[in-house]
Amino acid sequence: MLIENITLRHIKMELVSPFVTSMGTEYDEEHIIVEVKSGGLTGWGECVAEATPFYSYETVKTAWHIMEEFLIREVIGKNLNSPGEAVESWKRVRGHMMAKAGVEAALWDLFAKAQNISLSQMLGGVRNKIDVGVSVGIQESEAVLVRVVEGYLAEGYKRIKIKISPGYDIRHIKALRKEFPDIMLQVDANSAYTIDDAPLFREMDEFKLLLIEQPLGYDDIFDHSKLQKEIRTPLCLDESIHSLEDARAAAELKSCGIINIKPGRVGGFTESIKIHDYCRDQGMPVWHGGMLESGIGRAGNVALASKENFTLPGDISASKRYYKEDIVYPEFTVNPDGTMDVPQLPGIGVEVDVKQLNKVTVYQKSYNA
Ligand code: OSB
Ligand code: MG
Repeated sequence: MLIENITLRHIKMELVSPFVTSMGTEYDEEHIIVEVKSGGLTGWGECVAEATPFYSYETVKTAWHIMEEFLIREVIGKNLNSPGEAVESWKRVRGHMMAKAGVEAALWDLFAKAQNISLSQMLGGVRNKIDVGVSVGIQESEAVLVRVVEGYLAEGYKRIKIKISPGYDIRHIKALRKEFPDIMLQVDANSAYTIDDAPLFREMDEFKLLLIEQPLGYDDIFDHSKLQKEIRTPLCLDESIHSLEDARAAAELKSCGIINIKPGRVGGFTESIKIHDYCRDQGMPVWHGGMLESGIGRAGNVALASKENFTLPGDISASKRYYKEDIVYPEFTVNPDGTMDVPQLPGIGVEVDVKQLNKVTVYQKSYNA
């Protein structure tokens, strides 16, 4: 397909409630929407780099720079046979996975639409409904946490993940377990601890947690393998996994029992599929993480999570859990049984609400061959 035109939009969307984690508090989410045009078709993607370099070193500004100067130049005016060909052309660019994933996602949508198949089908999805969970930020007290979780359970969510940080961990897990002894519960530390905290994680073994996500350094694989040997609960890596090679290192070192896949963190769907397939062959479950995406990124997440080895519920929640108004229609909803429907229409399977998109756009720029 001849890549005729690409438009980048810096968007800023206000969250329905502040999202508090060990990394800080987010009030709104800034991402980049990528629009690719070819032969009358339009592909959409979302780059999940945030305004701040607190989760990843990438930011909206670094991603824009990399896309504009290095990624778009490789594909604009070119005749591509697949999204993978674009990924291959970006090989010289080290890192900057989120920038790559944003452009790649728009290409996947474009190619799926050209073949008149859903993105799920193109990615090799095997389900038309996926199990979903919700990621709950740090709350002001245990009582508030219990109430917030109760609300999400009532909406149908199949599993709850709570953010933890030093001083906001054991007590809060205990309070939740007392109230909800049998729910699927997991925790995410976003690298707030060190290996010296091993005794604290040993204490967590008694709470039947599904997993403990990224307790140690954001690029660490080694100390996680030491911690995993000391506890029974499976560790799950998020921040540390940027490629198939990282996944292989983590599996061989037994640094975790489970991997969280976010296409943005690993450079896109092409790499996500490699990690998914490798983990499947190792007998290691994966689940789909989230970056507070708008409906555009969410659609891609839902499609990817329809693959067979995504056996644990993802951080893929309804549009309204994040934003008052989404930029796609129909917006994403959770079914009473805790599942979400996988769009079946061509490409991402939802329409972009351009009027709403314009409302949240801070700055935009188009690139032609
Ligand atoms: O660590 O999984 C994380 C959001 C932004 C950055 C990092 C993370 C998260 C979440 C939210 O946990 C998941 C979601 O999109 O629902
Ligand atoms: Mg995480």
